[in-house]
Amino acid sequence: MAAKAVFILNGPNLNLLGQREPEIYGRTSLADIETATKARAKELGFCVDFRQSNTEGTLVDWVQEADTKGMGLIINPGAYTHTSIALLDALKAASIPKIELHLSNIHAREAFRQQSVTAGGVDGIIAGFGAPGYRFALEALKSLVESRST
Ligand code: CA2
Repeated sequence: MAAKAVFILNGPNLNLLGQREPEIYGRTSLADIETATKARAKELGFCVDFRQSNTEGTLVDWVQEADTKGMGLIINPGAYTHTSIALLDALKAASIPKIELHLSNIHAREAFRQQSVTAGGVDGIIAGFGAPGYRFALEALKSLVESRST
């Protein structure tokens, strides 16, 4: 049987990474992040299912899919971080290890970005490290998986 994947879900507008606002989000594209993240995942013994959607309902469906088919979840909900009770509910319902990830330090930005609605549904948060944050999130997820299995 194939190993279960770590689902890495990316929310709205993250497909634009590297093309606009490099001073906030850096110059690395989402495709480059996917490549680097998969390389680190291989070193850690994970396989990764990496996805992006601009649609809230699709992200909810994928959180549910991750819970039934995956072994862990890393999610950058994009702007839905600050608004989506639907994603919060989906995350709370999922029992796999879960990490919320942000490229920017949302706590050092505009007041409306400083609150995460979705953070209440995850085990931990990584924010402010740019593209390398995806690799850090994988390492944190490995620690969560190991601590659950001991
Ligand atoms: O810092 C993050 O990772 C965010 O989740 C990124 C979201 C933002 O709404 C959150 O507050 C924090 C925005 C992603 C959109 O990325 C763009 C990239 C290039 C050009 C325009 C948007």
